[in-house]
Order: sequence, then C-alpha cells, then structure tokens
Amino acid sequence: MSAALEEPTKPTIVGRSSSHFTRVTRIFAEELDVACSFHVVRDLMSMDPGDYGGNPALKLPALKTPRGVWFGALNICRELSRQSRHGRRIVWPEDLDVPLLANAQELVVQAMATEVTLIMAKVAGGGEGNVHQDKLGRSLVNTIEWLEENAQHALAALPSDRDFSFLEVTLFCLVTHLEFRDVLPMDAYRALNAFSQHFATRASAAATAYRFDA
Ligand SMILES: N[C@@H](CCC(=O)N[C@@H](CS)C(=O)NCC(=O)O)C(=O)O
Repeated sequence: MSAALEEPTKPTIVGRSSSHFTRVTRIFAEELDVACSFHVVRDLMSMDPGDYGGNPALKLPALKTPRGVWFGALNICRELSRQSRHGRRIVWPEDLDVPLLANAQELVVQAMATEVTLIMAKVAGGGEGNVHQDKLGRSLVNTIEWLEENAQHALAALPSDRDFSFLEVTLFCLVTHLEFRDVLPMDAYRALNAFSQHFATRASAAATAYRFDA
C-alpha cells in the first residue's frame, strides 16, 4: 500500500479499564466515534513517566496522537472532540455559568480525585486510619450527599439541545466507580442511582464497563 493510502495512526488512550478518569475518555471516544487503541498501564506504582504516556505527574489517562501527547481526562476529551467528524453538541465545564452547575462539576471532579487518594492509600498500605484519611472519607460522603440533593436539578438545567456533557459523563463514572471499587455503599443514593441507570443505557457506557485488566 502506498504511504498516501495508509490508515492514519489511531490515537492511543493510555490508561486502565478500572480507572474512572480513563473511562471518561473512553466514553467520549465512543460517543464521538473516534477509533482509539488502548494501552494498559500495568503498574500503578511505577515511577517511570514513560509508563504513563510520558506524563511527569505519573497519572493516567494520557492520549498519544501524531500531534503529541495529551495529559488528563479533560484535555483528552477536548482533543477527541476536535478529531471527531460528528459535530456532537457537548456541554463543557466552562459552559456551566451558574453556581449550581459549576459547583456540581467541581464536586464531581474533586470526589473523583479524593477517591483516587483513598484507593491509592489502600493499595500502598499503611495510609489507613489516620486523621487525614478520615477527613477525605468525610469529604467524599458530604460531596455525594450534596450531589444526591442537587444533581437532578443541575442536570435539568443543562441545555436541552445537548448530545451530552462532561458533567454527565464524569458523574456517571464517579457513581459507578464508587460501587465498583467498594469505596462507598451507594444503595441509599436514589437520585444518583436513577441517573446512573439511565446513563448506563447508552452504548458508550455499555462498551466501557469497569473491569480489572489482566
Ligand atoms: N488530573 C488527572 C487525574 C488522573 C488520576 O488521578 N488518575 C488516577 C487513575 S483514575 C491515577 O493516575 N492514579 C494513580 C496515582 O494516583 O498514582 C485527570 O483529570 O485525568
């Protein structure tokens, strides 16, 4: 095949199937119909940025593209949206211009980060049971209670002509991950479960179910 007819290089998501920030990017790729390869980060304790797609912060996900590497879920979602030919109407964090919506987005992303810290302390061992861990646990519960109270109103206030929003995708990945990693029992949070059951009917959600990579 001549060079001109060769398939363009697919972007590669560097992440893990069990990671909520990774799942956000995989849902965007599915929704936007951007074909991506997937490279699994095997060792979360690795100190080598090369194992995280070059991210010096030693975090995942990253997106490798011919233009360079993108670090972090939001950057990756924006690049996938630039690469998509589908013109989907996406509501981004900067479009959330009232406190209810902007705070919901802030709290979802903060809860995702707090969950990472709690899980990593468990994985590494020795970090459990100290005052800061207790504070993180309280922060997470307070945040989920706030979201249970407010998420329905916030989602109803999103532009009705959207295809989807960063807020919905991150909220779905957070709620389902708390359950998947057994970080917080979610049974009591009826509004959040109703939202997540509804979002789970999307093909993008079904195609990206959490699992531990072999
Ligand atoms: N700001 C990053 C945060 C990513 C993040 O915390 N990823 C987790 C996995 S879900 C991670 O890298 N964990 C490994 C660690 O914290 O050492 C983003 O938005 O993507």
